[in-house]
Amino acid sequence: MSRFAQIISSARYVPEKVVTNEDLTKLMDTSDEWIRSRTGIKERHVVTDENTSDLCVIVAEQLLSKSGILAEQLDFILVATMSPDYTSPSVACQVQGLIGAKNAMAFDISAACSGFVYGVSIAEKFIRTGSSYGLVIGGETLSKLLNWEDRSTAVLFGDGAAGVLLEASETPSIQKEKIAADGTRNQALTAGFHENNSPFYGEKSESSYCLSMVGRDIFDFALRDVVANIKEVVGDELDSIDYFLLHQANERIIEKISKKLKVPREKFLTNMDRYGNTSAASIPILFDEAVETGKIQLGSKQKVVFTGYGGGLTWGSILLTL
Ligand code: B82
Repeated sequence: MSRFAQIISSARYVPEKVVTNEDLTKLMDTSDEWIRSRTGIKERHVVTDENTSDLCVIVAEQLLSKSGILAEQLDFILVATMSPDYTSPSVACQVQGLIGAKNAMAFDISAACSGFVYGVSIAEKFIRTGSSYGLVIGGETLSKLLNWEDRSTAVLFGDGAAGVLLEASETPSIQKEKIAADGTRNQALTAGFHENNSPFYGEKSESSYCLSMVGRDIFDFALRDVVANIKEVVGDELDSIDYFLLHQANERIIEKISKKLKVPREKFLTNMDRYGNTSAASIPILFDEAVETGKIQLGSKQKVVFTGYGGGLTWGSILLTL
């Protein structure tokens, strides 16, 4: 029997509290006009009493109930996150325990905003080598990693989680993929530095716990390396793709990538206006909304591309026939 990974359900969950750009003007010197014109963001969801694992458990339970698969049938749970509750246990193990997926291996993927794409790629290999069912969830509470006094970064991010349930199928769904990293540029986007407070440790580091980014550098990275990556994966098939689902970092990135690829802007789905940048959760939130509105239909043979890019630096694209 051939074993190809097929997405059979999708789900999302964002915390209830909505923080508008106007709300942020009460915390820092910024304006709705400034944020909107540079980023396309109008509002984002922010946790008040939940952690990343809480969001991911809700997504996992929805994935199971929508697909009719039992928790015990899962062979793996992968959570892509850069804002886990703990360094250990992983969010994936917390989810595994709380939903009762006693037969599933579980681990987190640390690939920043590319984490969901890395996760789907890894899941495909597990399914090819014998797994029958697994979850790939992107979940973040980036609000805990932000410097709320830094108006250049605090306005950009939001909290949320979403994911997919994959099953082994006879028909190939993933047509092509190329996942990449360049660790020489690891300082371009950093978050969550862990200080060493051991009595034996002398030198204190300059690195910060809060998220920091060199905007211009990563913007150029998105326009150069990410465009080349999409071209490599999609090749001559650019015109036959129904939808491109790119990581939702900034409206201008999407516009420029669409121009560079000469693909109509309407083929690039966006929702950063309502969620901000939710890092590893951004692609699956976008995917689940498109499934809910009927734009994307599972099992329809539509062609979609997932493209992640973020800290690491990491990036990658997957071309799927749904
Ligand atoms: S920015 O540097 O301030 N800028 C581009 C010159 C304004 C349009 C900026 C802003 Br504001 C928000 C996001 C980015 C950006 O380039 N983001 C990313 C690029 C690559 C990988 C990940 C990200 C990300 O933000 O997640 C730039």
